[in-house]
Amino acid sequence: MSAAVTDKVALAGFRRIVGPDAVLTAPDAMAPFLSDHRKLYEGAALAVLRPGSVEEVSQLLAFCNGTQIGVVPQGGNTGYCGGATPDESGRQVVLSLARLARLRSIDATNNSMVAEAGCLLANLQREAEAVDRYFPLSLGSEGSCQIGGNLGTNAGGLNVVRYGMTRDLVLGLEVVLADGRVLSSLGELRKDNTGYDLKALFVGAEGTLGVITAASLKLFPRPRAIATAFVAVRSVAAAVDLLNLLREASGDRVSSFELVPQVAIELTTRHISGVSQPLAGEYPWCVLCELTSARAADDLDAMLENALREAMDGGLLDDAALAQNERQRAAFWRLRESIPEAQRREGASLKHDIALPIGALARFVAEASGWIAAHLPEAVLVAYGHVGDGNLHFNVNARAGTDPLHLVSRADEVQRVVHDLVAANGGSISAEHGIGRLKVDELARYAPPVKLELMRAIKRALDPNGIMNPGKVLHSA
Ligand code: FAD
Ligand code: 2HG
Ligand code: ZN
Repeated sequence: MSAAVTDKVALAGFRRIVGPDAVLTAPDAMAPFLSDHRKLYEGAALAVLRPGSVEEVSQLLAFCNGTQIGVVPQGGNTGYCGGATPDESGRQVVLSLARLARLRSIDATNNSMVAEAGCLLANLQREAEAVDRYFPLSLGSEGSCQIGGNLGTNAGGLNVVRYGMTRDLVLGLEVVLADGRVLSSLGELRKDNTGYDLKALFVGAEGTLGVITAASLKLFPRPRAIATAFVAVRSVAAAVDLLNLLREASGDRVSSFELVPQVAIELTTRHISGVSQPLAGEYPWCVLCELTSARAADDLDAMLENALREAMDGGLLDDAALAQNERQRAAFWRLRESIPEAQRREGASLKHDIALPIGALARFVAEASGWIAAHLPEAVLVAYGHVGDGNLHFNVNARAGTDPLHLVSRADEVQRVVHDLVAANGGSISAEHGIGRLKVDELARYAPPVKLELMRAIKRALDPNGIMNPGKVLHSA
């Protein structure tokens, strides 16, 4: 039985559970929690709740479930699709996981750690290093995103080609369900075939099925040899061929393979201090690639150099610079990781986070960029990203001197063309950033009807009152 209550009763209930200091209601205190990183959405909330334990999360959800108050889980608030922002009604609460930030255990022998949802990703990378292990999840936002948000979005990032997405790094989860029950399956087992894989449901659910409070995560041997190159490839098709050549020549040691177009080099060198041209000439497409090995004795520089020479002889590339030292390696990465910020400083942009079967990438880029050149003279295509995973950030910026509002006014039309081409080529309209609020209609349009029916059935089963992040991923019932 559930019943709506007045705001006053709700706030008194929250204060009883977490104490008055952990219930933010002052506009200034709530403001940072009420809009998303890209400033696409500005919401309102009854309160921002900052529980300090799993028990408090459980009691809060039980209370919200009983009183029909929508709950919006929030981690580092770096998400790209507005998933962590409440709606405009002022009747939802933001549930910040920031205070659940304890590393519960780390086990170098088992190559695993158990971390609470609010742990910053960069801190977990450091904790792994401290026991001589490696946690491979790596994103440009790692200094501010939280592992709970990474799990909520099933984040990808820079090392997916070797280690997989966040889901692939999970051994177990602790989740508070909508009614307050705690699903505790923090096992650190590599093998466990005891029924349905429930944890897989919560990873990538963007807070619509429950609140992840902790996860047990895989660790790996630390990379001890590393080689990095910035390579001018002849074309997108050549980049794909180069990836396969490198994988073979290196015994599958490719850990990053990122596409960087000339326009991104131009934007980052202009907007971001300390970024410089990595190659002497200018080429339409470059790749930042990295080989890593846990064997310190592996001569990866020689391996990479030989493979690149072979690729050059085969006509795949025009030029390449191998990082000669840590400073140069960091400079290559700074360029790559600054692209989103440089794009932001340049002005309005339309973003499409898409994935394609890797063999279809070149055809897609030719078709989609051809359409943009023909129909959007005021736009500059900035297509970059995790090409090794078939994932491109197929973004479009307003050209200098043009009216950015005009480009923005055509966002829906451009999105339709890009997503239709993605679908026609067997791709996905969200590779790594999720659906959030931004792509709810797009998911409804492109997902197979049976998939949507099953998703709704799962949502009803786990959250019958529809309190978990209402209106995200799926339309509210
Ligand atoms: P939030 O933004 O707070 O939340 C994201 C979603 O997860 C929301 O729906 C929220 O409700 C839900 N959520 C949060 N915590 C929980 C929880 N404990 N339980 C259940 N649900 C929860 N993303 C990539 O995938 N790859 C990249 O390479 C990448 N690079 C980025 C670079 C920059 C500069 C920036 C700003 C962002 C980048 N992102 C990238 C996007 C973003 O950082 C990721 O989506 C990240 O995983 C979000 O984590 P967060 O803690 O900020 O989550
Ligand atoms: C990246 O890979 C992020 O840098 C951001 O996923 C992508 O801003 C973007 O479009
Ligand atoms: Zn990305």
